[in-house]
Amino acid sequence: MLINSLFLARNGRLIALLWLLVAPGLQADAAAAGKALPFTPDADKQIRVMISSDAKNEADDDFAIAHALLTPTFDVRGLIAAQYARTAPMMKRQDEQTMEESYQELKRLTAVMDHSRTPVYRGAALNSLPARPAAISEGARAIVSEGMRDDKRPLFILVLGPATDIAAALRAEPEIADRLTVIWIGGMPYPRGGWEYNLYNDPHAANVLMSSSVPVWQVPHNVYMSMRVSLAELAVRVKPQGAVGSYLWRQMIEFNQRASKLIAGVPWPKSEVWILGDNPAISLLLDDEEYHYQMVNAPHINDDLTYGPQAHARQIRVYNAIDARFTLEDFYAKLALAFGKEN
Ligand SMILES: [Ca+2]
Repeated sequence: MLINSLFLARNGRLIALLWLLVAPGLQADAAAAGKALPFTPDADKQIRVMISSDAKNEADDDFAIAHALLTPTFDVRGLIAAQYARTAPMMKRQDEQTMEESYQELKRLTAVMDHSRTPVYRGAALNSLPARPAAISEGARAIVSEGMRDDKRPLFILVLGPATDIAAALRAEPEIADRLTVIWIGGMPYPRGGWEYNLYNDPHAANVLMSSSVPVWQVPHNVYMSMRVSLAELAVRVKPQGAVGSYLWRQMIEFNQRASKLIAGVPWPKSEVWILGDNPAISLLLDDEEYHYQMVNAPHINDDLTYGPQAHARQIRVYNAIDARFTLEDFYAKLALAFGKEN
């Protein structure tokens, strides 16, 4: 993989293309386009990752996806565009085809990162499970297919939005529950629960996830809200880092300005503060922070989105803190090493 990265760095796209043609079995290199990082993780420590993202709901998902694509320990097997149909009206975006918006954003981001080889799949357009398992979205099908594929490297599904597509995949092929782990950014703190953005977009899917036997690492609202950044910080650490840094910055600023105008009179977004709440899904796979979670009984999601007891509940891992410094600095460093002018 290091050799592959060196080819990319020294000889450009023609050699990279030849390399992909002559070594198809090795093209799962997780190193992103851009300059190679000055270290190579042990091959035995590599893990498989798929990311389900409501990429165009706000402006934070792109930062987490870029972080994943820049992380050499990951082999990112696919990105899945998720819907955010229930929350779109809150942003005065009633007519938006939300899954399609997420899909187009994922395509734009992978193109900007010169990472078009990473497959992007369409998830379900709405937050309802299909009546027939065969009718699941191509994103859910991709999860099933990756889950059932023989590969000794562990598989993690990072759910950065609603649980719509992972739920459909678990329903369609329950066997995958023993073959992967789900990291879900969503839900309110325990024990009470309550209204939370990602949960609200598909409570039924969250119940399918919680009532399955799949291992879940949940990063609830009180934890992901600690991923606070200021616009000034992003201007210094992200914006100068080549076309990728510039793109991440621009889409954040544009969304921040648009949202502030659209929903005037509400204290969100804050004037110059944002939350990169999806990035913990990446950093927890580099260090799972063993003192920052508890095992709790998987809840039943009530109609008002509070947590209730579930018969025969298995336990899930619920985080109570995240190391924001480590998460953000790892992202900034990788971005600068890959795309910065001075490294
Ligand atoms: Ca998200």
